[in-house]
Amino acid sequence: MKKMNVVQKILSKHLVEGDPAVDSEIGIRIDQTLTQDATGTMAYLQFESMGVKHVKNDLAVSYVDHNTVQIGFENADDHDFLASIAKKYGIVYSKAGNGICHQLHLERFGKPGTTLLGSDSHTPTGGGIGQIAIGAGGIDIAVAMAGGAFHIPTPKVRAIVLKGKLRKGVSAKDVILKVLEKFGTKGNVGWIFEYTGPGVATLDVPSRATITNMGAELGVTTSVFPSDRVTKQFLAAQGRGKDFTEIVADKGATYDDTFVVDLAKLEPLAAAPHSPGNIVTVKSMKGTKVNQIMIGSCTNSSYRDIRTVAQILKGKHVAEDVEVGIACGSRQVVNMLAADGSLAILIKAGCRILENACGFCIGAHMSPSTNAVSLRTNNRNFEGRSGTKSAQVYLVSPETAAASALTGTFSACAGAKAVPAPKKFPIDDEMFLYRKTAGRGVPGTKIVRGPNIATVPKGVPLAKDLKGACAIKVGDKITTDHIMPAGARLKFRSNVPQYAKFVFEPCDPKFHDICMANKEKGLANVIVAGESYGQGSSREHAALCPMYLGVKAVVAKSIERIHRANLINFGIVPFTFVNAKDYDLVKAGDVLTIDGIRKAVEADGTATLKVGSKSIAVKTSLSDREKHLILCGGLLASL
Ligand code: MIC
Ligand code: SF4
Repeated sequence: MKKMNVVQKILSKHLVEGDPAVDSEIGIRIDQTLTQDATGTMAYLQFESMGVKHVKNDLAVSYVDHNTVQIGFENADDHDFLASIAKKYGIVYSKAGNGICHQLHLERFGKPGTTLLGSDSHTPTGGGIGQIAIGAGGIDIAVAMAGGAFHIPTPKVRAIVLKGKLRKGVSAKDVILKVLEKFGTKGNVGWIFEYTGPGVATLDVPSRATITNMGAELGVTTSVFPSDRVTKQFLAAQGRGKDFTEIVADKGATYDDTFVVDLAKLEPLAAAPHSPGNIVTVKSMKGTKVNQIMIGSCTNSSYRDIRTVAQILKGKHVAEDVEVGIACGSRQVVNMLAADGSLAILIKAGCRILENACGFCIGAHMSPSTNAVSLRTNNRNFEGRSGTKSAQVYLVSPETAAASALTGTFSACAGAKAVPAPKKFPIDDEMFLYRKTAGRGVPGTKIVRGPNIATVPKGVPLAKDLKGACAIKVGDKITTDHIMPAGARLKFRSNVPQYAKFVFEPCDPKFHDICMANKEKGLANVIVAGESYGQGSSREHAALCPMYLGVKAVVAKSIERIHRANLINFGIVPFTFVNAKDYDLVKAGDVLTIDGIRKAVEADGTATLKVGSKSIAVKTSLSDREKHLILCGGLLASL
């Protein structure tokens, strides 16, 4: 029998379309889905328009964790809408205040050996318990809830072999920062990273989940750990022993590539501004003044993490000129910290205790002051994401964050007492509503639609020729935070015409007006970009809102996986330059044409972009399924 790695074991059981040996794209069955409120409203509006009676997959959970600030009616309207949709269609609804989707899903629902699709790029957190957990756009989640397959590029699997044991003061965050140092934030499209080797057994589930969570920053499809004795113990302690299945790679299983990390040799690391792949040692930053420390987010907000911080701060006070904010991952975590005295330690030490929500991570709370140095345990430090453009954000472990909070300068932690894996977690599922009607729903439930809930725009079929203008030209590593800013703009997620006013706000606030003016002249809008366009989040609004503004094509040096899929789902052609140097030949405002664009999509994807007298070769390589979506004007239009 063929020796299989963990990825092959799980995917082979879920394969519904394509053959990994020959096809470049495969379709898999999705067991579980999750949404969060910022992407969820669109996902459910799209699901509604599919006319399905109730969800068809094993479990669908709708979390509210991103937009919980509720300044004005918009967020609250979204919550009411989401709750009513969940009740009607058989979705479990996690109320605001229950916690962050990825932490909660790991605690209460994730199952080894299953597939999970989430409308959030950090869904791979589930890889920490041996789940193939993938982030995608909301409409893909809607399709999966309706029982449809999800398509991924046939993966190449890289073994990250862990050996040795972490030293004191070094933790999971340093492991993933090391992997990011090696592989960077671009060029990993299509890969799945599988953690293996003797060092795996030394990492508890929260540590594994930190690593798979932040694997999203590599741009991989997902990351996964085996499901072993450590997983078994975690699930039993969550009262979910029956959800355990052992899944470990067969002896002799092969991989497409291997990278070895000696845990014993790792030292505290930080991701310096403004990319999670910009790695420095904490030692090299020693003594640098710090103004703010933020601890939490879905990457490092487990009981293990916050308890560690409390142990470091015990009996001490944070430096007088730093502000420290802590957001726990879930109510379970807060309850445990309250019960063991950690919460009192943190309050006494001068920390501000925030809601169990995304908050600061997405610039929706505690933005730093002008030019501040902010040390954070979350996963992204893109310029401006904190809500303050001039802030210098460094990503660090909870250990480094706590040690630096005490000194007010960059400091490595000399060592904190290890937090043993709890034997029994306190279980309280009361803030998960509609569990009893999960899967069936309550037909006849009235959907609550406040004025912030707009309709979903539909695309139109791709025209024969493209006559347009370059509405913007951007550089390398443009993230979805650049394209569709969150923070103060997040509350317009359910209202595309309103949200579309802020497309590319950080790069060119006039983008919306330029697009509208071109549209009026009958010109299509085209975005020209450098390497790794669309890094970061899964937010489909970064494609949906441009579609609404008449964007028909993106021409980039390279495009990241989730964003590329979102562009296709909304009928925007994702072209790349055949010769990357031709990027220099186009500028913003240029009038351009792609004659026969429709034919090019139908055929092999090669086309000529004409700018004045210059002819530039561009290409798009699409599966038959993707071609169909683009020709129809996107997924919704194809139904
Ligand atoms: C993020 O961390 O960027 C987000 C906000 O969670 C996004 C989802 C969104 O934009 O709503 C993500 O990671 O997919
Ligand atoms: Fe929320 Fe931040 Fe995690 Fe995104 S990365 S899900 S904003 S905590």
